[in-house]
Amino acid sequence: MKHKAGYVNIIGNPNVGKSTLMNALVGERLSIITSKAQTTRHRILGIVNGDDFQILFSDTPGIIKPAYELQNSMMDFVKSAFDDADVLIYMVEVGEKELKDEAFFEKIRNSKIPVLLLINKIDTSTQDLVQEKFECWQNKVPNAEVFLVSALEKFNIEPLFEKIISLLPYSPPFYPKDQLTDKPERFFVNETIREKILIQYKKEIPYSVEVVTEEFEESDTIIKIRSIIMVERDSQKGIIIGYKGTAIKWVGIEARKDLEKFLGKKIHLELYVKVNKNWRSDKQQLKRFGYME
Ligand SMILES: Nc1nc2c(ncn2[C@@H]2O[C@H](COP(=O)(O)OP(=O)(O)OP(=O)(O)O)[C@@H](O)[C@H]2O)c(=O)[nH]1
Ligand SMILES: [Mg+2]
Repeated sequence: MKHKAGYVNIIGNPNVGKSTLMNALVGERLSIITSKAQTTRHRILGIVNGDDFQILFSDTPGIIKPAYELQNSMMDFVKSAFDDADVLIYMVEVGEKELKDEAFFEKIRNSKIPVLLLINKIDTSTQDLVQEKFECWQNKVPNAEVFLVSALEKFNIEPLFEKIISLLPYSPPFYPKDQLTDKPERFFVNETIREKILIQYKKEIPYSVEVVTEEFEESDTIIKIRSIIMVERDSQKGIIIGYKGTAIKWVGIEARKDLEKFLGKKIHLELYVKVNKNWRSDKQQLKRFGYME
């Protein structure tokens, strides 16, 4: 029996459902999901293993025109996903027109490797519109095979999965067969807290936040976690804490519930807020937080 393995990298505009798709394919909640754009900031690996295959899915940040250093790093993650892909998944949603970046779009159209173009969120649309979009995208990206899916409802995911397997190159596995991702547990702690922050706070606040877990101590019965919520300016600190601490309390409770499910243990979670002036424009800080080499 010959073994297949390869990178299947998911790219597209913000908020189209890339993370929802990866989680559906992997069957775990690896990437955080919210209704806000730029939820994903990293390239996140999700590994699916079979007896004779290993698929390395990469979820990536939504494609944008970068306005500050953090967003430059986010787009570097997208670039890296073009470089090592064996199969590219280009995801759009029914209502959408163009990719936000012309150069990336040309890379997809001229791709030498197979491109699967997914029109997502078809659960929100009509049959007529979906049909129209199907033809429109097939014309725009003739080298792609188009799939109509709903990542949320897990509709048409099975045929997509079969197609991916058929396209994988023959190769031994890249990672041990029991490994699910390349990121450490602390990363998922940070991301879970950031997800709750994206849900709880408005406007610029979530985009000014970085989460760092300073303590992660596991015993037989409990994991003790201490995490710092970093904001860019003094004025944002009070907003994060909220009136009588209610806002940050909600974040802590919701993150703890999710993490108990994800890590399968009781969790004690302490949150602190600190100001780290203009961290998202500071290369030194971005390196420290794992956005740059
Ligand atoms: N109705 C519907 N909603 C979906 C579907 N897939 C994703 N969503 C919703 O779309 C929103 C964005 O989903 P994400 O998976 O976070 O999107 P993303 O492309 O990873 O977004 P970024 O990380 O910000 O680039 C969330 O509110 C999802 O619940 C779908 O098939 N149908
Ligand atoms: Mg995402």
